[in-house]
This record gives sequence, C-alpha cells and structure tokens, in this order.
Amino acid sequence: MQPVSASSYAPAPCAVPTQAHAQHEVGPMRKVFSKEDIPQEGVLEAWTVNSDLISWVREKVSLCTPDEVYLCDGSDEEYTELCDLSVEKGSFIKLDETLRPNSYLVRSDPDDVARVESKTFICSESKEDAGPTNNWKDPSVMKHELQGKFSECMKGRTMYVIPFCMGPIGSPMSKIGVEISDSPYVVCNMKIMTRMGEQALDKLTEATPFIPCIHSVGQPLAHGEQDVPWPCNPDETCIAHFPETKEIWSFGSGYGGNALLGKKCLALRIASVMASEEGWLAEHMLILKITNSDSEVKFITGAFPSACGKTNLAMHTPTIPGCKVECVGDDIAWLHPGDDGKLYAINPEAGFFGVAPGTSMESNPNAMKSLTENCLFTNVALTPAGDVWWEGMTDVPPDGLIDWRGNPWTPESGTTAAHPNARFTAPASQCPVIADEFDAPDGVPISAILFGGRRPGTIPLACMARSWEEGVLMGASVSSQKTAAAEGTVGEIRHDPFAMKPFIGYNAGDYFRHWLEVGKGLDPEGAPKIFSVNWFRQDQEGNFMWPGFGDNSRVLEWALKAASASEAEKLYVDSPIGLLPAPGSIDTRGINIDAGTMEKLASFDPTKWEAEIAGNRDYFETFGKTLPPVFSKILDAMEEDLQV
Ligand code: OXD
Ligand code: MN
Repeated sequence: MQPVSASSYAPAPCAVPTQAHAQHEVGPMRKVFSKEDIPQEGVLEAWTVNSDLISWVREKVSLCTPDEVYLCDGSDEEYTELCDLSVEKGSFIKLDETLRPNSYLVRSDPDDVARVESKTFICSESKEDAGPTNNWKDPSVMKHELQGKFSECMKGRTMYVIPFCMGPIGSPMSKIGVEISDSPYVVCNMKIMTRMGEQALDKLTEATPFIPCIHSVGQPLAHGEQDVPWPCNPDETCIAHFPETKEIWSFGSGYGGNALLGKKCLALRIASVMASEEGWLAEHMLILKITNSDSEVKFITGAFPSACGKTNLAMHTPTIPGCKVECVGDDIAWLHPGDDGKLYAINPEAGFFGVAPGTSMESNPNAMKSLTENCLFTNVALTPAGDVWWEGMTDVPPDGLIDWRGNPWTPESGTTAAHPNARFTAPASQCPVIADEFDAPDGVPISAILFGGRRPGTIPLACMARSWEEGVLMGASVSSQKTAAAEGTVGEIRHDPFAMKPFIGYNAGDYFRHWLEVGKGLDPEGAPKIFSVNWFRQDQEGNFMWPGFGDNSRVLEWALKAASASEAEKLYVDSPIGLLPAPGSIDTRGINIDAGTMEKLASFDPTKWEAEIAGNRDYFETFGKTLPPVFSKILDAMEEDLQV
C-alpha cells in the first residue's frame, strides 16, 4: 500500500445531486421504487403480508414525498451499495482497506453531535404520565406539528424502509420495529446495531404488531440542488415518542440515539412503557457473563449513565487468576421474570455504538479488537495512512491528523482531534469475548444488578442492598457527573435514576413502582441481589483511589460471593446505608493498593451521606404522589441509623 496524504481522504465535493440508485433488482425482489409505484396494488403486497405495514408505508410516502423508496433487505450487498453511494456523495470516507477493511469514517455536521434531550418528547395523553423527567407535549398538538415538519421533507431523497428485530430472532422477548429514514448512514448503522432486513420482515405475519419509527434528516433537496455530506436540521430537531400508540417520530438530526431509532427510542423509551404494561423491565444496562476459577458461570447486569464505562466493563479482561469475563451486551438489557422466579436478560441489540475517545488497547483491548474491520466511525480523526485515531487511543497522536471537522490538526491546535462523543459502530459478533449466550432466545439468568455513576466522593466502592426495595432505592438514587454523550455542561453532578433519566418513557415515579412490583413476583432466593458501585472515587488530591478496568472483576467477584453468603461468612458488614465489603473481603492480591485505601473505599462519610440523603429527598419530591412511600421509609431509617 502506497502511503497517501490525508488530503486524499478529504470528502469529495458532492458530485451527485441526489441519491440516485439504479432502478435495479437485488436477489429475487425488486427493492427500489418510484413514489408513484408505491400506491399501486401488488407492489408492497409482494414485499410483506402485514397490511398495517403496507398502509403505514403508503401513508408516509404520500406525506414525505421522497423521489424513491428503497425496501431494505439487510444483505451485505445492500450495505456495500449504500456505503459506496455515500462515498460517492462525499458523506463517507473509505478507510484504508489493508488497515481497516470494509470500514468508513463519517463526519457529522458540528451542530449535530449528540443526543438532544431538550428536544426529546414523551407525548402521552396526560402530562402526568410523562412525569417530571420528560419533556411533554400533547399528542395531537405534536402530531400536528410533525405532519408539518414531515410534509414533503424527503423531496429529492430516497426513503429507506428498514425492518428490524430488537433481540434474538425468534426470542419470545424480542420486538419488531420498522424504521423509515432518508439517511443511508442510518441504514448502515441499523444493519450493524440490529437484526435487520429480511430476517425481521419474515417474522411479521399478517397481524404481528410492529413499532413504527419514522426518521428524517429534515433537509429536502430542491431539483438539482447539491447535497451536503451530513444533512440535518438542528433548528427543527424533534424526537417524539407516543407511548399509547407506540410510535416514534424523529426529525432533524442524523446522530446516534436521535436517528438510530431501535436504540434509545425503541429499546428504552417505548420498551420501558411496554415493559410496564407487560410485567418486565427495559434497562440501560450491560450484561456480562463471568466464569470463576471453579468454572461456575454467573451473569450480572449493570446500569451506568452514558459514557461511564459500560462498554469497558462489559468486555473487560479480569485480573483475578482463573476468572473469565464474556460480554452479552454493553448498553441495553431487557429483563423478564421467568417461571422459576429468576430474572432473565436479553440484549436487544446486535452491535456496539460505543464512545471512541478513551478506548485503547490498554483500557479496552476487546473493544479495539472488535473494531478491526466492518465498522463505521463517526467524528473521529483520520490519519494520513487512511486509518482512524482518537484521544486516548495512543499516548502520542500520529503526525498529519485530520480532525473530526475535516481540518488539519496538531496537538497545538487547542481542540480535540476527535469529538468527545465520537463513536464506533461495530458488530457484536466481532468481539473476541462475545458470550455464546448472546443469541440465546430465552436470555440469561441474572445473579446481581449493579448501579453506578461517576462520583468523586460520597459513594463507596461497593454496597449491597439488604432487600429488593433498598436496591430499588439505590437505583433511583443514582447520580453522576455529566459526560459528553448528551448536550450540556460536562462534569456537573446530576440525578440519573437507574441511569435511565433520559430514557424512561413514562412517569419515573410509576417506573420506580413498577420495579417494586417486578421484585414482588420474583423468588426471594432466585432474585438478583442489588448493589451500588463506584469506580470513580477520588482522594483529596483528585487521584482515582480504585484502579478500575480489569480490577473491577475483584468487585464483581465480591458481589457474587456476597450475594449468596450468610452473615457468618463475614464478607460484608452491616451499615446504615447497606452491606459494605468487610475488611479483606475484596481480593486485592497482586494489585498495588494498601489496606488503608481499601478501608476508605469501602466506607462512607456520615456527614456527606446525610447531605446525600437530603439531596435525594429534594429530588424525590419532584415525583410528588407517584413516588413509592417505601422510599421515605428507608431514608428515614437510614437517617436514624446515621445519628446513632
Ligand atoms: C449511548 C448513550 O449512546 O447512552 O449509549 O448515550
Ligand atoms: Mn447508552
């Protein structure tokens, strides 16, 4: 391979005025139609037997008036075709085939780089049902606004129709969605992140329900108008969820959770509503499999706010000799009570949409190995050799980088080369430690649930709840320093109950009650134990006290042992805030950490804790009468114990 200059990887000027697909046939089925074809009897009927889907697509074609309609089959050929088209248009940059085979870099518009919570709405019939953690708008008002926004919004563009399945194909816990989008970037990401195309469509019989998801970048093209590499419409952005009718409408943004509607919109916001109706839980959680040196296998889920290291923990390399960690999921878990009273989890996703900065062979070698080919990279830097780079990937950045905005970059530039919320999209199947159970239709039985956040002070390294109710309170009390995954000020501590604040699709007080209800239906012996953890505690000089990364396995090992231990085994000590690791109970052999530091990590400052309780009480007041009364009871008891 001849070295090439970075400039030869700059996006080509947009030579192609619109997304012109050849009117072709791929496989047995014609895929691309003009908008005039779509109303013709027989056209969509040859594609699906689901009459609701047919009517919905027809309705949206007449609303959005795309130039053409592309029915996605999810094949590799389709993916390659759309990537090639996007390269030709100047939207994707193909990375060097020997360094990063079949992979692409995409640069977003600088005004479209993260989820926009301020423009995300839950449009329930009653405002109360959206609760205090959501923006609310009356569904008929919102529908009216959306009809206006979507009217003719796909002019000059192609409408892609993307059937997808969240969860293993054939699992009773999976759900089918169909996303309509005018973004080929969305199609390519959905191919990696979900079970997409024919395999999902095949599951839709005449009457199978599906979740309709419509997305537009919100930038129609006039006849002959040149497109831009990343069309979007930040001023008009709106991401709307209709919990009663289970619909998602997203306009104006092409980025991540705003546009890949299977992820946060369906698998969390709408799924959390379905879960509350159907008796299960849709959570912002990783799922990991851990095998100890006695070959015992257990599964753990963990809820951590966005960009707090879920992906790193989900696939970490444990430092305990003989212990193995494998990944079932890194972001979302759907948890269903089984007939045996245990809680079973599936990962509804098929890929990782991870934060790139900070990911390295040191911090997460298994993620790095998942990224060697067949990946999309968004808003990372480009090397002169045609590969990707981001802060933290190597200590020294390569010379001659082009930053995420497409400008030459040096360490003196005073900006970061990759955007802090730059992302990789990688197939989960490429992860060297993907668990065999990743595709298990019945899910995996969960022994422990962790709740954590970035908390420099106050929260101990680990603490086990004494009851399901206390565990639910731990989940509701999660707060964390804000990260770049969403708009806003990075570093501020904010409440993020269950790491789900941006994702609970209904009243969070009702959501807490639902968690309590699910617990009541579980077998007390078989139900997972609940823990709060904090890898981010700092000493007075601001240094992290716990090494984290692979050493977190030591805390997981303690948690699993503590979960099934009696008090007599002295793995934990009772305290006003829960069961804390007993001195020496976390295995620190082989790591450089003294007993004094461990003691501090496993303890708490009663004054800070009183302030924490007061802060939580204030926050909980915002939930009014929906807040479960048991929360105040537990907090009262804690306060009393603290004063003894
Ligand atoms: C994510 C997020 O993309 O939580 O996973 O923002
Ligand atoms: Mn997430």
